[in-house]
This record gives sequence, structure tokens and C-alpha cells, in this order.
Amino acid sequence: MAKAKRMLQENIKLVDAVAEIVDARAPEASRNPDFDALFSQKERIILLNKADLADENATRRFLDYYRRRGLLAAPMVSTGAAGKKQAVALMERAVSDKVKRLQEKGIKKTVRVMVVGIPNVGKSTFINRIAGENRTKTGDTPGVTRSKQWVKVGPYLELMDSPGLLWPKLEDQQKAQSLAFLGTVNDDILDGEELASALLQRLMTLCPEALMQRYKKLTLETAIEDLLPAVAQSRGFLLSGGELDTERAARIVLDEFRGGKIARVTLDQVPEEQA
Ligand SMILES: Nc1nc2c(ncn2[C@@H]2O[C@H](COP(=O)(O)OP(=O)(O)O)[C@@H](O)[C@H]2O)c(=O)[nH]1
Ligand SMILES: [Mg+2]
Repeated sequence: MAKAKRMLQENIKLVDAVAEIVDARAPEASRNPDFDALFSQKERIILLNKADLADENATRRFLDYYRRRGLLAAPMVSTGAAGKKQAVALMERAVSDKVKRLQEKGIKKTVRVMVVGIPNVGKSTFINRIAGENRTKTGDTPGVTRSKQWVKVGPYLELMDSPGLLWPKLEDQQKAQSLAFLGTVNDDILDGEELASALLQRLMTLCPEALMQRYKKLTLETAIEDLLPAVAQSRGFLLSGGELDTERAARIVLDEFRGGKIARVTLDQVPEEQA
């Protein structure tokens, strides 16, 4: 992470604006809390990516929240058709003042945006989506490392071809758990059955109907320790001895949740604002 941080700090110098990609299913947990401080000198954009998997109302509430806090914010589906225009428009808006100032001085210069975010939020997918067919090298620029490439996304706008990696903050238990549910943090170190069981508990409060629809043996009366066994039962997952295969049930629950098959769910809540 030290190297990633150093690279990021080098790259910040090269851009005028920063677009932070977060996971719309957990915008706060997937934000880097240092973001505002790190990029205080830059125009800042926040894109709630994977909006196709998140609860639409929650996404709207989060967009309002970030906008109130002075960020340019938009939903994004990097794997889909929607969102590209709005994202480009937002990036153009972020740099429009600077472009205008330069033009007033008679300077014709492109302004630059860097994409940043924690692992797995869709940074590469986003860049590919935005770059699309424009993804031809815009040429080397003096003073810029040769490996760094820029993609033209508007008449005055270029996007850095490689994303900046931010590190997730895992001190907050609840946020760390949300990232584990989403598969953002390496879950080899986590106990799959414990994680899936905790996820089922969260989903029982967030979207009980959808959950019971998907796993028919679950009911509102199912005790916490019986959630995972009930999933195994719903799917007929049995071990050779006839015991319920809760390990397999855990994998299925996590996979189906991450794939958006259970429901469109947002795990985070908009933080309380001080009046
Ligand atoms: N459903 C959905 N999946 C996405 C979206 N954007 C990215 N992904 C998926 O998320 C995973 C991680 O994406 P990637 O671009 O590699 O993330 P990065 O680590 O931030 O560069 C991949 O499987 C993508 O296909 C999106 O808007 N919607
Ligand atoms: Mg990537």
C-alpha cells in the first residue's frame, strides 16, 4: 500500500480533478475517509457505481447527501449502457471553471481527471467504459512518465488511463463487515459461514420479503443460528451423512448476494448530519 500511496500522490500533481468511484451498495464503507483531505486542492466527483445492484431510493438519498457536502455526484453502471453521458458531463463540469479561466487567458490546454477508489469498486471497468473507442494514446507529454497514458473524453478533457488505488478503512467494524459482504476485502481470512450468517441477519432487516422469496424455508421466526441451515434446507444441500451442508449454503448466499440475485440492496445508511 505504501507504493500505491506514493504513486497516487505523484499522480495527483498531474490532474485537475479527481473522480472517486464507490460501490453504490455501500457508498460510505467503500469510500476512503482520507479522500477529502487528500484531494482538497482538486475538483472532486463521486460516482456511485454498480447502481444496478443498489436500492434506488438509497442511491438517491446518498446522491443528495454528497451534493449537500459540495461534491459532484452521480449514479453509474459501468457494465451497462446508462450513466456514461452523465459521468462525462460531470467531469466536464468539474473542470469547466478551469477551462474557462485558461481560455480567457488565451490558453488552449486540456484539463485532466484521475479515477480513484478502493479495490473492486469498478475503476477499470469505468475507465474502459468511458474510454471506449477513444482509447488511443494521446501521446506522451513532457514531464510525464511514459507509462502514463491519457484518454481524450471531451474537447478539453482527458482521463488518466490507470486508476489510483485507495485503501479501505477497516477500523469501523460495521463498514469492514459491509465490505466483506460485498467481497471487496479478501475473504480468505474470514470464516465463510460466519460471514454468510451475518449477511443473512442484515438482509432479514433490509429486505426480508426478497430473502424469504429466494430461500423458501426462511421465515420471520427463523432464529439467527438457524438462518444458514434454513438456506441449506431450502436448496436441499445435504452432506453424505444427511446433515445440512451449511458450508455450501454460505458460499451460495454470498455469491447470490454479490451477484445481485437476492435484491437490490444498499447496506449503508446516509450518515447523520449535524444541524
Ligand atoms: N453489476 C455491476 N458490476 C460492475 C459494475 N462495474 C464493475 N462491475 C464489476 O465489478 C468487478 C470489479 O470491477 P473492476 O473494474 O475490476 O474493479 P477495480 O478493482 O476497481 O478496477 C468486475 O467483476 C466488474 O465486472 C457495475 O456498474 N455494475
Ligand atoms: Mg482495476
